Amino acid sequence: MPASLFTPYKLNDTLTLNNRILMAPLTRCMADDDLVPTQTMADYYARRADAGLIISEATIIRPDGQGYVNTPGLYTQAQVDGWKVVTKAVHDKGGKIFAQLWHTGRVAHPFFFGEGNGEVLSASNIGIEGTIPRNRELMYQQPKAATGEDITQLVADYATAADNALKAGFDGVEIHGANGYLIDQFLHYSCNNRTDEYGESPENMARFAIEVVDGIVAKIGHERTAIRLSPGAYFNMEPDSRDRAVFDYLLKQLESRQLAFIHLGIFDDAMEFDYLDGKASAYLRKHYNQTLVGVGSYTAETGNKAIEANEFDLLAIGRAFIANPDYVSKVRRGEELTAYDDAMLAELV
Ligand code: FNR
Ligand code: 8K6
Repeated sequence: MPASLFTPYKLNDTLTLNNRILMAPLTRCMADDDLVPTQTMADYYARRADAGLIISEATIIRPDGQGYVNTPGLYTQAQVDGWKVVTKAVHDKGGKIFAQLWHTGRVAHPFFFGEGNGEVLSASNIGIEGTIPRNRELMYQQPKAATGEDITQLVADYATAADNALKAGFDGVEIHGANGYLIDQFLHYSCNNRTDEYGESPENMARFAIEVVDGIVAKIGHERTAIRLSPGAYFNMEPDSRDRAVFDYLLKQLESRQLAFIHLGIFDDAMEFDYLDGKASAYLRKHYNQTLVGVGSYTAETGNKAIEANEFDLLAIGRAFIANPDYVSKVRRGEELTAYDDAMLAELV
């Protein structure tokens, strides 16, 4: 039994976690056609309530943020009511749950939100190649560069979604600033060629992320606000060595916000990035001195070692939690885990 993982962790004066294992956010594409969470989803999350903290699957803040089929939202009353069932089920079993707030930016597609109900927005009008997973016939579109007015509205909509999250009973929110989606699109040079106050320099490129953070903190408080970041570009995104300065600046700014935590966004933390001088988790640890969540192809054993070596404070587990609803109790008892397989994505077990 990896001891450190099972010690409680005080995030701040408002939140203490029973253990250091987080369920990573995992998109499952199982909300109903109004993007309302279902009872099946509530049961799925409740089965995992012994995680120190569950981060919900990415949840869109408004219709034009949708890039995949049947991903849940947090902008209608029905969606808030659906999430209430989920959060109550988790709380009834002694768990805690944050909502991950998502706008996919240039990865969105009007197929989901309807032509005429918005445009595909990004930092700049730079598209990505290819087609949407599970909807292979849909080519990604060239996005429109968000105007100043669009940005003001987006910041307001993130804050409203955070407010809705608390109304739905979530313990807090994790802003999805990672994995090549909207916020991340402002943070990397390969997709931000703006020449206004949101482009060209680290201060400007970090501005949108910081405005979203500050808007949410003003609504729900810093102790219930967290952010996920991918300083290393690896998904729907090209790396650029100049990105380093953007994250150096952003992390300094975030320290003064006293957030609940920063969560690395990556699939395999063994990946090394030239411009970060190595692993993304090591880069974050060096440039940010508050609570850090590590993730990315760790086992309980390797994650526990990393916590003991002070590489990060909390461990998020993704795929193994899909395969093992009872992940925490299995690890606690030293029982063998069921291996993850992509075929498991077809069903909420
Ligand atoms: C993910 N991941 C992910 N990340 C995120 O920030 N929001 C999301 O909604 C999702 N959705 C998602 C779905 C599926 C099916 C997978 C496999 C992954 C990434 C996830 O949170 C995590 O970072 C990775 O899975 C790496 O952790 P593991 O699986 O190696 O423990
Ligand atoms: C795999 C189908 C899941 C439905 C959409 C989920 C979208 C979230 C992204 C997770 C998909 C996993 C892809 C792994 C990319 C690894 C990059 C190194």
